[in-house]
Amino acid sequence: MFKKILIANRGEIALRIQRACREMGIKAVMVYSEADRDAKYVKLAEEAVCIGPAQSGLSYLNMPAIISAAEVTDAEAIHPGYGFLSENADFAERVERSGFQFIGPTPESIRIMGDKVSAKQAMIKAGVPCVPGSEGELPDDPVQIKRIAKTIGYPVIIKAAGGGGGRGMRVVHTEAALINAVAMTKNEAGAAFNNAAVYMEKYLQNPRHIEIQIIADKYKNAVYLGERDCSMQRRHQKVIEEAPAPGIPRKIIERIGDRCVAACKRIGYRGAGTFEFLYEDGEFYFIEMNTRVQVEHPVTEMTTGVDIVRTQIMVAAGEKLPFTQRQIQIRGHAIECRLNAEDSYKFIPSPGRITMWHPPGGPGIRVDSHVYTNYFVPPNYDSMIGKLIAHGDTREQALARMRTALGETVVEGINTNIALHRELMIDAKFMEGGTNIHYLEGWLADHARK
Ligand code: MV4
Repeated sequence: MFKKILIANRGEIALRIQRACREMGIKAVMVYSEADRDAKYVKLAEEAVCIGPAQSGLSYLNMPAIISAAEVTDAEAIHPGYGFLSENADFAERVERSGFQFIGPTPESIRIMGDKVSAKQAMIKAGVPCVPGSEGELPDDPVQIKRIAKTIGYPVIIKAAGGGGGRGMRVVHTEAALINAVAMTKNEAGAAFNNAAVYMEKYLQNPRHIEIQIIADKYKNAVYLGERDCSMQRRHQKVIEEAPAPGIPRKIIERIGDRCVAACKRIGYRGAGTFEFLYEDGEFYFIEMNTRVQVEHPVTEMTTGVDIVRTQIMVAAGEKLPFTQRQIQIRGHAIECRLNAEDSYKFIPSPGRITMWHPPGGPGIRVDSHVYTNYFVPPNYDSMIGKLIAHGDTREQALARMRTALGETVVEGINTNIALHRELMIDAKFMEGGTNIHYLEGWLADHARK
């Protein structure tokens, strides 16, 4: 096992990884920007290295600074967390070429999944169901483009191969709008991702966003850890996640989970990963794969009892997966509310000093947060200040515990979205379960009117 790991991230996930290291008897090296210098989790680490000014581009995205920090501290491995450099294949390659273990998949796997066209082709080959669409990149010939759209049937969606997470896509309803939409998407994709390739899919009008968590070792052992429902989102930012997904039969989950595991074995995937699907009318359609640990990993940890971050570190160190598929049982239900430093209804970011922080507790409550009374939320990064996770024997119990937890939570000095979460936890449609990806935006539009 590693003796020392460098954590190339900040905030709650940096603390989460540090906790896993401590539990495993591994020393943690934190890298931090000038804006995070005084954070408690930085002081708590065995060692800490400043890698640059507040701007991410000069610090958390600064590859040479991070790799030098690993060299001077003699760390053996680098955990990238989520966001920043976590899905950057060039970074993973530079980490490994500098003699460190990247805690994540191989650069090749990251590269395949980063290109959404090659990711989809790999999934089709492995027998994972995908949204009907163009076979690979769209050709230049307008006649052929129109023919493909006609075969798929309108509405269609044009997506950038280099995009993902909602960036670089356009819905097209008629043939009249098609060629211009393809040209515009190609233009934007070329500028944003340095890759003008686009592909086409049937546009699903009212899907849910269901994802399957997997973890694999270096010996082609792979296991899926159930699903998460991440449909409660606004502008491609998830707000609430839960596991299991309400109302989806276990048999259907098992079938798709087995396909994901087969795909991992086929491509020699290692580490944690997430297969993102759209789910509509009882069918799963693969859209993208994430090659990192995700913000919402705790709901899976609560329902399976598997420590995902610990397991990531174990498999990166070359250990075998410590469990088999048969040993994974789903227990109860878990819900996560992301706490953001922002206005509950206008979503205006609200950085600044937290003058009072009182986190909730009690049975089934988990709080993943790096903040505390007198913590200063820097304006330079994502507005998430932590996550509240409630676990219960049933969805109703998890919801009841979350309501109590939200009622106990005190955050003063900044605005937060706690009021929004409190309303959503008593919303009749959300309580029923199974709302789709458009539900929250519709709900917010209705609430703005009254
Ligand atoms: C789609 C879709 C409908 N049909 N693809 C948005 C994020 C990116 N990961 C894929 N996205 C979508 N792809 C087809 N063929 C609708 C979305 C989508 C969405 C997906 C998941 C979660 C939230 C979303 C919000 C708007 C659109």
